[in-house]
Amino acid sequence: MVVLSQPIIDSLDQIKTCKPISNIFAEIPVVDLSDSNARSLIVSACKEFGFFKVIKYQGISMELVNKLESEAVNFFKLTQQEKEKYGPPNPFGYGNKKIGPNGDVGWVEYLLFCTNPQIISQNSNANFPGISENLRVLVKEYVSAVRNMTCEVLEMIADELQIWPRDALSKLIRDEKSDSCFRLNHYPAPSPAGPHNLIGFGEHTDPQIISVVRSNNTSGLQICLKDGTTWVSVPPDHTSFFFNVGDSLQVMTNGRFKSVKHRVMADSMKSRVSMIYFGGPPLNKKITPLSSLMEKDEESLFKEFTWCEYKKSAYKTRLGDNRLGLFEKS
Ligand code: GA4
Repeated sequence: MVVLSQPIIDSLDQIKTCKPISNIFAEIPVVDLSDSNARSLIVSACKEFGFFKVIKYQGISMELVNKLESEAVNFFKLTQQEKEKYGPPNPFGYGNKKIGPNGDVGWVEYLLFCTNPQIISQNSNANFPGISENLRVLVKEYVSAVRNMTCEVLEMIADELQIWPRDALSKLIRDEKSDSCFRLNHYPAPSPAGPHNLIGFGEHTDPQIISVVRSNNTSGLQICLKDGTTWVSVPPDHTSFFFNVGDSLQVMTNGRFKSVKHRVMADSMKSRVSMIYFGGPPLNKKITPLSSLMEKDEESLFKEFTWCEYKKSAYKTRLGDNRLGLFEKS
């Protein structure tokens, strides 16, 4: 497997460091979707951690994953000047160190893609004019395969929680207007003489319904447990897919599931390359608890909002802010 070794990001100003942690997430819930207990495993993992790992998934070929990873590596190997042609991100495009519009930084460079053709047509960066056709095609193919897996998982969640109809969640990301996105991240290996324990991507929860992370065999991903203070590091597994519950699914399950706080540390001997699919609903979709899930007299814990309103509000926040807090009923 090709990995990058040269740090491309030069300036270290402002990038925070963080004490290394020794806790390995040994109890990580591991799910084989074809097992009979998969549904209940997924639901308990979403309640306890907002996080689980899917193994042995047959619907996404490792050949496709590897091809996409090596195209991503090829892109990140381009000169800084070449890469800057695809930035700055608004929010789609190439970004280097800067994350979001409000001053967050990390030891990371990335490509953020929109997966909605309608939005792409209104946002010139989202289309990446001039980018390698190979990369464009592979992203499309991968996104379609990972979306199928995500829909399968969302339908298993619906079955287990007795949500009706069973596509109440999956149809939101299947919708042609689904506001989903896709991210390729590169965390270069910091130079041995330079600072250690750099934060690649600071702690945050994902605003969408659910996200799916796949990375090369380099560590770095950490999640925060329910107590809100204990961080554990997730052992890398390049053949598996890591699912994160997002804020929208927390709301749609009226708090039964919790969105998982996570971050990425970049300080390892190897560079880390990850690909993340963020499954989001259409912009006009009201994000409210699913009625079939609510007990008699149960009230929503959240004020009503649309995905568009939540996204707008999210882009006014810093990465580590409690975005959902703004919509909690007091
Ligand atoms: C976190 C999840 C996704 O990576 C992302 C991020 C987005 C961005 O990088 O543009 C945000 C961040 C993410 C949440 C708060 C805002 C928006 C950066 C930021 C500071 C693409 C997303 O949808 O929300």
